[in-house]
Amino acid sequence: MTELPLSGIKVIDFTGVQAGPACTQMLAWFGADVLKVERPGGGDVTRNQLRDIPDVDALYFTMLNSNKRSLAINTKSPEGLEVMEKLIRDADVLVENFAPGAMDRMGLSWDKLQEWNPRLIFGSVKGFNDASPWNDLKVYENVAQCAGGAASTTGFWDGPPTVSGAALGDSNTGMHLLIGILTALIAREKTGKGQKVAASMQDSVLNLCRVKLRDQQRLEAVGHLEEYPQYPNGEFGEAVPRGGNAGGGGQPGWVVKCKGWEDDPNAYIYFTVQEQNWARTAEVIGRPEWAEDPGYSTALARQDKIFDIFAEIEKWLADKTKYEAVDILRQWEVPCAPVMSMKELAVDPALREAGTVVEVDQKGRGSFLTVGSPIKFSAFTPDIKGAPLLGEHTDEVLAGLGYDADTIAAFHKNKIVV
Ligand code: CAO
Repeated sequence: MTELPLSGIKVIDFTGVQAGPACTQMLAWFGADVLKVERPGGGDVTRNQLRDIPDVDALYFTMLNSNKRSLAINTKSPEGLEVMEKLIRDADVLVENFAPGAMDRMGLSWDKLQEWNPRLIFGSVKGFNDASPWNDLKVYENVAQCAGGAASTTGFWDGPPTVSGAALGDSNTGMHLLIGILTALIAREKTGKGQKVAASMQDSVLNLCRVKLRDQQRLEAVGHLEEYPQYPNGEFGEAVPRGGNAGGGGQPGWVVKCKGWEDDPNAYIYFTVQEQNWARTAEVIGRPEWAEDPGYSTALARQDKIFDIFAEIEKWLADKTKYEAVDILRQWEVPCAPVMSMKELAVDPALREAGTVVEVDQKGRGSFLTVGSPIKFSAFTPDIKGAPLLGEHTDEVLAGLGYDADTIAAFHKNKIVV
């Protein structure tokens, strides 16, 4: 087997829920030895949350912890802390996403970690960065989406702030942390020193809302945002409004109905009116005269009638399914895609072939579906395996650290490990 890029990198995965596990799971896919350190008893809370099969680790856990090993140990006991010290002295990376202050309370402050291992890279996720007045808060996904600008800019103008189904606060922050950790690993090759890498959920959400901060400055300079549905007839306030399904760049677009929308909530496509493709767009929707008509031929001329144009497109779509529509529109180079349901994505043959949706065998469960690596490499293909049972590797890890069988038995007896 090809040696994986991160093989030999030892990661202590002191994470839970989604933000931290998403980061360390990807490190594991790319070859790192990722050891998940969990609380005896229940372990990562996601093992138990939203279970679909009684007494079997939930999909929430298995989909975020594949390719890892598990050590279940009470790190608040003196023995547990000693085990952590041994692990940390020998590790390359430690990742955590506990509530603010939890690491310090456990005796695992950044100062202590550096003292034990100056080469250690310490990855940390928190809801807010250190400078924030809210840096003491516990944070979950939607809290971060609200704090980072995603909610105020998502949804329709006559509805409340809306969160996205995409994990902009959780997995997205994990991916930001991953980039930071890999950068720190390269830096360590040059300096020989580790460093702390921190990613906050608010910052990571805001990074993905970059174009909305662009819009805020444009709004303040010009008083309106020409690509938002509020223009030219609606009103703009002081802050970037919710723009419904409007395109975020310079090309107007909208989610438009296709055949069957009355019964199927996902019988829609996204249709983009690309400036440089206007003549062909007009032709394919059956309004070729709009190509030369000065009332339609420029983006500026179309601005005040863009919703009439989308209504016309919906008339053209009325007898076409979303797939038929895309098959026609692709020949006319219209940027578009069907609105895909999770049911459709789960069985999509191309996503299976690409390894983006993979079937994985899991102890105690059988096979389940997960999202494989969205990053494709020419030199290797990540092999997605099952997730560890709670404490599945406890004894082997302790033995590897030099503990003899009697001591390990005593750890079990005293519930330091379970
Ligand atoms: N042995 C003994 N104790 C352990 C342990 C172990 N192996 N692992 C964890 N603990 C302890 C912690 O030390 C902590 O103890 P104290 O509160 O006494 O210091 C306690 O378990 C709970 O830690 P926690 O951080 O998991 O607390 P929580 O469940 O109340 O909060 C969360 C969860 C996610 C809100 C919080 O961790 C948080 O805000 N994290 C930062 C942001 C983040 O990553 N959010 C989640 C994103 S994914 O939705």
